[in-house]
Amino acid sequence: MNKKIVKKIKLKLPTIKVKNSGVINLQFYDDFPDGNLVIGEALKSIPFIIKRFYYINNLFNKKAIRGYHAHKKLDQIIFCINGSFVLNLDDGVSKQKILLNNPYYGIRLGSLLWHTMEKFSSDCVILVLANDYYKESDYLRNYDEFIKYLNKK
Ligand code: T46
Repeated sequence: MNKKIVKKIKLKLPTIKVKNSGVINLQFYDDFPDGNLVIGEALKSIPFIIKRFYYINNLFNKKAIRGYHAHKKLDQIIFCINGSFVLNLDDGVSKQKILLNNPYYGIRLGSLLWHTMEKFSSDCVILVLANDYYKESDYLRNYDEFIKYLNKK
C-alpha cells in the first residue's frame, strides 16, 4: 500500500463573479504511481445530500453546445473529470466564462444561473452531482422566461 500524502499542489482556481456559484475543492492524491484518487463527501466537500448524478461523455462534436437553461430550485456541482470544456454562467446581471480542465475542483451551479457548456475536448467527461431528482418543471429553458422569473423573485 502506498503511503497517502495529500500533495500541496497550488491549483489555479477561477474567481467566481456570478451569484449562486462557487468553487468546490475536492481532496485528492495525485502521487500514486498507479493513478490518482479524488474524493468528495456529501455534506463535507459537497454541500448537499446527493440524490442524483449524471455524466456526459462522447463529446466528439466540436460544435456542440449543451445547457441553455437555468434551474428554479436545483443545486448542482459540475466537474470536468477528464479533458476540458468551457462553462458559461449568467446570473441575469453578470456573465462569466470558465475553462474547466482540472478534475480536482468543481463549479457550483446553484439555482437561477443560466448556463451553457461548449468547446468540449474530444476526451471530455463531465460529472454532475445534484441535490434532487430530475424534474422538467424545474427547468427554465427560455432566456426571456428566466429573466422574467428572476424579476418576479
Ligand atoms: C444541467 C446541465 C449541466 C433526464 O431524463 N434525466 C436527467 O437526470 C437529466 C439530466 C436529463 N434528462 C433528459 C432531459 C432531456 O430530454 O435528458 C435529455 C437531455 O437533457 P438536457 O438537454 O437538459 O442536457 P444538458 O446537457 O443540456 O443539461 C444537463 C442537465 O439536464 C441540466 O440539469 O444543469 O446538464
